[in-house]
Amino acid sequence: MAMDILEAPFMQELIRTCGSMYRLGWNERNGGNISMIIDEGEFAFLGNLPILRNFSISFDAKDVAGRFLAVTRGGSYFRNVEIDPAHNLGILRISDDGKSAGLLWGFTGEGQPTSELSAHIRSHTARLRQDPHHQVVTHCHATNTVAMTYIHELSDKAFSHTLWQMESECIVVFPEGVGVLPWMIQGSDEIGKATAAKMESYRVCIWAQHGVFAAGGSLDEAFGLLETVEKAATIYIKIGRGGIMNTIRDHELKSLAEAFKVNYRKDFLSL
Ligand code: 2HA
Ligand code: ZN
Repeated sequence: MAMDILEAPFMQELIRTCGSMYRLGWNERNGGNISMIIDEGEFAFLGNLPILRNFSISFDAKDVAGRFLAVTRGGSYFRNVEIDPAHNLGILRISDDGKSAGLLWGFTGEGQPTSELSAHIRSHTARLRQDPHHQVVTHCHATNTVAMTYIHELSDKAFSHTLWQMESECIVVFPEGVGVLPWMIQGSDEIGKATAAKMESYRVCIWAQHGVFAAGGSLDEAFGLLETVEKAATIYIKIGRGGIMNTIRDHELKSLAEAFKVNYRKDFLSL
């Protein structure tokens, strides 16, 4: 039986998440985008909806062929998602050959999917290889995380290690660390490929001087990762470089990870 898409729990949660991200100051103007794989079993009625328009995909999306994706509109403002979700969000079905996406709902008035569709679809592909329950990719311009990329070494190891030291939950929440990319031009397939390469081993990929991507099995999980990374980066920015008198030392990070039984990146510590 068809249901009102706006009433669907996944849509309600997506709308709420966009509002929360806007209010945290992470999605100014048209900054940021979200895409979410919709459970085909639960919302199979989507397959009966007519395709309103088709978008060609310039990269290979065959690993997500046939899947339904809720995505933010290119150029949309997160601030406006709660006010007019059908304008600012869309539901796509990736074609069986992975070369196009059919619009089933939303993007009213000629809208297109997010400009970062390559990074999203390629990241979904990478994360699904690691985690069959993977569902969500989010991108935002979390202020302190971006600030940190100006004053911190950008290797995955050094960046992850500092974030882990900034508060005790970090190694528990992201024991695999975070991936960091140097500055690149946004919206390109090149940055999409580089992001997906990081997503093979991490659920968080930081874009230096730009923002952060996070992936998870639910909106809560992806959003929670963003919050934790941004909290750690905020502490780093607040304490200032060189002013550190106390920190979480490597043998303590090891005990912490062992106490919470997380499989952390041991080569990120110097023991
Ligand atoms: O949607 O954030 O990275 C605008 C962006 C591009
Ligand atoms: Zn961005």
